[in-house]
This record gives sequence, C-alpha cells and structure tokens, in this order.
Amino acid sequence: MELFEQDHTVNLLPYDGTVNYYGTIMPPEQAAAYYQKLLHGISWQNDEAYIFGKHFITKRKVAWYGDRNYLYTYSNATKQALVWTEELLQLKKLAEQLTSGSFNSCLLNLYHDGSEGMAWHSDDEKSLGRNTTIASLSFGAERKFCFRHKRTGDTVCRVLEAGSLLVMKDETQTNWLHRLPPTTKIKTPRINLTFRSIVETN
Ligand SMILES: O=C(O)CCC(=O)C(=O)O
Repeated sequence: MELFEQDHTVNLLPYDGTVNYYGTIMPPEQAAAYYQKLLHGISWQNDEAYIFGKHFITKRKVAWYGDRNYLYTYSNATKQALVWTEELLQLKKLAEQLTSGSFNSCLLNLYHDGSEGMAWHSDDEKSLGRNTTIASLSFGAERKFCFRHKRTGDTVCRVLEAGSLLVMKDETQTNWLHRLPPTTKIKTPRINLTFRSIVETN
C-alpha cells in the first residue's frame, strides 16, 4: 500500500487507548467517486435523540447498515440496520484488510457543512462490548476530529482527509471522548463511515 502517508503504527493518544491514523488509503479520484456514490446511494435520515427527555432532530443526517437487521440504540433512539450496498461492502472489505479486523455494521454520518458536527461522546454502548475496534473512513470536506481524556482533560486533534482511515481500539472508548467540532471555515459536505462490530447475543 504505497499510498500510505502516515505511519499507522503511531498511537495518536498518549495513554489509556489506541488511535491509529492511516492517512489516505485510496487515490483522490477514487475517494471522490465513493463520496458521490454515498451521497446519492445511501438512505440518509435526519438523526434524532432524546436528551433529558427532550426530543431533538439534527440537521446532520445518518444511516445504519449491517449484516443483519441489528438494532442500535444511542441517545435513547433506536435504529434498525439496512442491507449493505455494494459500495459499503467494498469499503468494509478494505477496512477489514487494512486493520485485520472484522466488522458487521456501519454507522454513517452526513455533515452538510461546517455548522454541523458531533458533540463529545464515546462509543461505549453495551452492544459494542468492551475494547471495541471502530474503523472510521472519511470522504468529502476535511474536518478536525478531537479526543479528550475523561479524567485528565488532555486533548488530541487530527484533521481527517478525504479517503482516509482512522482506527480507534483497545480502551479508547472507556477512557476518551471524541467529537467533530463545528467550524465556520468549511462550506461543503463531509461523509463519515464508522465500521463497527455489534456483539451478537443470540
Ligand atoms: O464524523 C466523524 O468523524 C465521527 C463520528 C462519530 O463520532 C461517531 O460515529 O461516533
């Protein structure tokens, strides 16, 4: 893979977790083609959340795909996984080859511009199990992505490029929050795919 810009064995986190940034894992034309296919081929829905009993609908759009019709609950709202598209299966395979991991589902986010982001949170839902590995692929606009340690408050940020892969694993979700900060500088959309492994209970 001569396209690697980064040494993905470097851990972006100083302690209590592992985040590897692989840089771009495909040529820019291929990343642009995936961006178009995902923008038009995914069943995007406005995200909803129940926070302190209040119902919110976000401008950011989301979609949830998987091997089976898994239910996934976060912010007290539940989604049922849709059947994989051809592009998602190709990208899942690529993420699995590069990480030697295995994923059975994918949460997608579409941010229309820099005014849309995601607040501090960790992906520590029970359904993902402990020390889960999450492979995050980015397309479209470059955006800054940050981690903040839950106890010390130490913060680490990295710009995620179009066609790049970032992997969060080990104790990252237990000890660190992450967020996509809003920015006035970005006027174009970004699509993010997080390939996950839902722990099957039956
Ligand atoms: O958009 C991103 O890069 C990250 C999305 C995110 O934080 C998540 O799916 O948990």
